Amino acid sequence: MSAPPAEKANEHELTDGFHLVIDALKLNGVRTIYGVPGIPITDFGRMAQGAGIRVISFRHEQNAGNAAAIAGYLTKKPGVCLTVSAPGFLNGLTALANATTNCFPMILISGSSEREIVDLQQGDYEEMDQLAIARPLCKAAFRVLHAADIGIGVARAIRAAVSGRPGGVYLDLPAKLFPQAMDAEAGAKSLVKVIDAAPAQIPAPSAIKRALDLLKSAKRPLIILGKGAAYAQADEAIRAFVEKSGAPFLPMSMAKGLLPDLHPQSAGAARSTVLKDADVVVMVGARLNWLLSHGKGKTWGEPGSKKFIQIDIEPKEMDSNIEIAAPVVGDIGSCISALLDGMGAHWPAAPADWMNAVVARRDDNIAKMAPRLMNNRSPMDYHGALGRLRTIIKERPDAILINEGANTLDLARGIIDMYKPRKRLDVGTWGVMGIGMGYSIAAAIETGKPVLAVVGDSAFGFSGIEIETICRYNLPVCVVVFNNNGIYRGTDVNPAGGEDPATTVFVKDARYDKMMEAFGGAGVHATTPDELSRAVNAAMDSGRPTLVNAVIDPMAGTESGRIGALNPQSVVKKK
Ligand code: OXT
Ligand code: ADP
Ligand code: MG
Repeated sequence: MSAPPAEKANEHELTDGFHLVIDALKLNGVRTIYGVPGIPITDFGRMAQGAGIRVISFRHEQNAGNAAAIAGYLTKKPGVCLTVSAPGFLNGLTALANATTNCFPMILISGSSEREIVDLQQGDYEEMDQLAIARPLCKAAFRVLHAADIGIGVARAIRAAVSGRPGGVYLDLPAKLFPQAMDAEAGAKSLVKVIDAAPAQIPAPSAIKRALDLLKSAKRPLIILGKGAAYAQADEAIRAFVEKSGAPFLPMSMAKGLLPDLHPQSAGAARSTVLKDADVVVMVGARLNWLLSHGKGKTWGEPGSKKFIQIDIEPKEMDSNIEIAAPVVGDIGSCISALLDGMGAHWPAAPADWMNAVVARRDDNIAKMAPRLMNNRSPMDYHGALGRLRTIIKERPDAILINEGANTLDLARGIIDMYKPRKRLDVGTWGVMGIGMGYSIAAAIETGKPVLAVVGDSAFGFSGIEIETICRYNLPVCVVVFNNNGIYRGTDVNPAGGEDPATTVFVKDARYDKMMEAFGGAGVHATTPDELSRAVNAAMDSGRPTLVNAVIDPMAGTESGRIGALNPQSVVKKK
């Protein structure tokens, strides 16, 4: 038997809540915690660090929460975020809700105030009924009151986060729990090592047969890959399925690279054509939500012109927006393997005339875009700047691309080809700004790969202070701020003509690169695509924290990028 840890021996064979939470996390393979210290979890963070867990300390909980969420997505293990009570908890809650919306496994652990005082609303320090507030915003929420229940509490949180459809879990740890003592041996026995946290969910053979019968009947099949497919880490099987089907595939934004964007069957640059003209659509880990026009309307051609096969681990997802002719419920790895088995050795490839039509449309779109990507204008437009970044990712396919903004997001999604799975991380299902620096930090830490964050100047502002965190941990992150002086464009004026600036513009010609220099990183001001390219290559070569202030023509963007149609229009005519 190994000797007990020194501090426990000193405590006369006692352990306590601090140590039990740490031991429970370590027992279950948690190697990193993302958080912000303060009452009542400061000592917990110190002890966790002392016990060998990497504790990454942020400047704001939302960014720590986003880091934990994307760590969960990248690793298929719940990312852990640690916050203080009430305000810290609320700051982390947006990230927890966003993780749940995006199906990322994450656990938000928050210290909380005294239950007795909170429940009688007697005004405790940072008083808040956190469990009740978290519950509707996440997949599950638990509170642990007794040290002996910590093992079970952590196990429940882990299972809830990763099993079935992944999501966010809230774990409430009141201040009083941490110093609660118990016998060390009984404490060790109370811990639970979670076995098979996300069990395979095997699809029914009848569902597989129904799906394959439908797919075989297709004249114009299409496969849509979503971020659930990327999350599943069934990369080889998915590639084999797509290739055997011979069908064009369309990646949702975070599924780009699951199969390379330059794959012969890629239909990323023929999006409208394939959505409108396909007759059988196979959805793999993607939902028919707003990003896919809910499976109906003019995007999808004639009403009733197509049938859907949907592969998803969540049975309730089926028929959520339109009828699913062939639901396949199970985990993507098991479902795709079963489909591949069922296809056998002689599966007929999709009709060649369909693939040829898709390729013609795709190549036409790509050819039209090509000359715009080569321009060396100053100030830069989005195409000139992104054309260079596209080359950089082509030459560095292992780098992780983080992307947020409106025009900066939409144009980068189309222009920058991805070559490997889970290398593109962006605003996801909610289109949320502020994921940039949290995702960058976790991506660097979890993968050890270089990170290129391409962010609008507005988007950057939501989490920009975390460049200090990037410098403090010396992470290989290159942030490129697309600085067009504002939200969408930098040219709006106050309609009342007053002194206040328009609501969508910022300080003109701001130098975000100076912020990075303030923290000891490299700051570069880039006014041409050539300068941008040189700066980013140097940053990626050196691995030094870098921020490139990329000057973008303030006129170049459009309102809300590609989703301007979602803005409601006033019915009152302007005088
Ligand atoms: O087939 P067709 O002909 O249709 O062509 C398509 C493709 O086939 C083709 N294509 C290609 N052509 C050639 N070559 C290649 N390689 C290629 N690839 C594709 O191109 C077209 C378009 O393809 P795409 O993009 O795939 O298709 P489409 O139709 O656009 O797809 C539809 C969608 C819905 C799937 C897609 O548009 C999408 O994924 N959109 C996501 C949009 C999104 O989430 N946007 C973010 C939110 S916007 C707004 O809310 C913002 N806010 C408010 C705010 C938010 N969000 N959050 C919080 C917490 N607070 C406030 C704010 C504040 S954005 C924003 C800041 C913006 O300012 P910034 O300064 O940050 O950024 P700038 O705008 O740059 O200033
Ligand atoms: P996208 O935004 O890329 O279209 P969504 O987030 O809308 O993707 O959809 C992801 C889907 O993937 C969710 O419905 C989720 O239930 C599903 N999913 C996540 N992981 C798995 C898995 N391992 N097996 C099957 N389905 C999964
Ligand atoms: Mg902008």
